[in-house]
Amino acid sequence: MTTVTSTGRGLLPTAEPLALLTAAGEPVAAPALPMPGDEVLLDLHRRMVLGRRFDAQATALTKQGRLAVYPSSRGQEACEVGAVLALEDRDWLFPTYRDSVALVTRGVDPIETLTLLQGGWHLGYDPYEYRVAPQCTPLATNTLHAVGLAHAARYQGEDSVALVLLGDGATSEGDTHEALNFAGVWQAPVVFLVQNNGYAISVPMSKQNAAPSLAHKGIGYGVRSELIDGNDPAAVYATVRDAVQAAREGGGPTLIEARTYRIEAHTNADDANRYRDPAEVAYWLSRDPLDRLEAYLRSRGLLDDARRDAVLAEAEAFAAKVRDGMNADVEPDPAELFEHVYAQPTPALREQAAQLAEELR
Ligand SMILES: Cc1ncc(C[n+]2csc(CCOP(=O)(O)OP(=O)(O)O)c2C)c(N)n1
Repeated sequence: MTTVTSTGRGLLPTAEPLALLTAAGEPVAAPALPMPGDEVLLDLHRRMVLGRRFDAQATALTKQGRLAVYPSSRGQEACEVGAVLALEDRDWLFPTYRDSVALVTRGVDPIETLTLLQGGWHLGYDPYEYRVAPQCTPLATNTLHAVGLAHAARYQGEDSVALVLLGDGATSEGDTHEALNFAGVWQAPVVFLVQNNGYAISVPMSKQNAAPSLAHKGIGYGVRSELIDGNDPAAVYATVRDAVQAAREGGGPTLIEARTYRIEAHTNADDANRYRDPAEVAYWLSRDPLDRLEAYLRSRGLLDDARRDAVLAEAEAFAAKVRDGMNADVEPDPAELFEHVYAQPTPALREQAAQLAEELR
């Protein structure tokens, strides 16, 4: 069993979160992993700008009644984008309700991405087309699905890896522990990325965790674990890429705890002022992942105002496309409710479809 990563670390995470860039965007001294290449860094920047604009647009759509609910990931773009860009096309992503930005980064059509949150009766996208599992709302169920798929893929001789996204709250669910256990036993090619954004709705970390870190939760299951700065896009990309590569080469699973922060409320239905100090939000705004990457790119001469303006213009066009798509009134066919449930509809389902058709006549 491989217990040492290419960074030379064993099962235990580092005491301090691993970073490649400081909060001010300066490279750290003696980094644990190499800095991603310039093209990757510029791609990270572009996708983070697009993702943030998409997120703001989706939030606005809830206020206009065009979207039923939206869990924002503003402030978590380093994780949403960095982790997805670290995957290859043949890999699988297992997201949660908070990970719409990860989906659009993966290439899922933005309107298809939002169909579920719009309250449509089907998922919106084809999981097989993008190798993106349905966004899961029941916490931690996706951890089991990811381990199962990863194990099955290796069993079938494929070299694809499953990346599962989960929150700090989801690590308190039994499913996560069952998934970690069998990921360890089977040495499944799966990477668990815990986006520790400090809260499970209104419940802070201190009320649901006694371990030194969430990363420590992999150790007892024999799952190599990393603690990283989740607002450092370079560190997220490099760590996930390293873990994905290790998994692909037979090195087994990795659990990564990324320390980040949810800037917005849990969803548009939540009032975070009731349980969070504004000073805490201000502190995290000063550790913004996009500002950090921009500062670094500018210091390297890789980003100037013209390039940034071009990316911002692209993001505006992207948001306009999302607005237009979500503002289009689609007349769903009620009969579709019964489609895609089973490959062969059951007699009961056929009966219900006929009953509805009769009622609508
Ligand atoms: C099995 C299950 N229990 C409870 C809930 C209700 N619930 C929805 S979101 C949430 C908090 C999740 O927090 P976390 O895992 O940290 O993710 P975040 O929302 O911060 O991204 C809870 C308890 C749920 N969706 N599923």
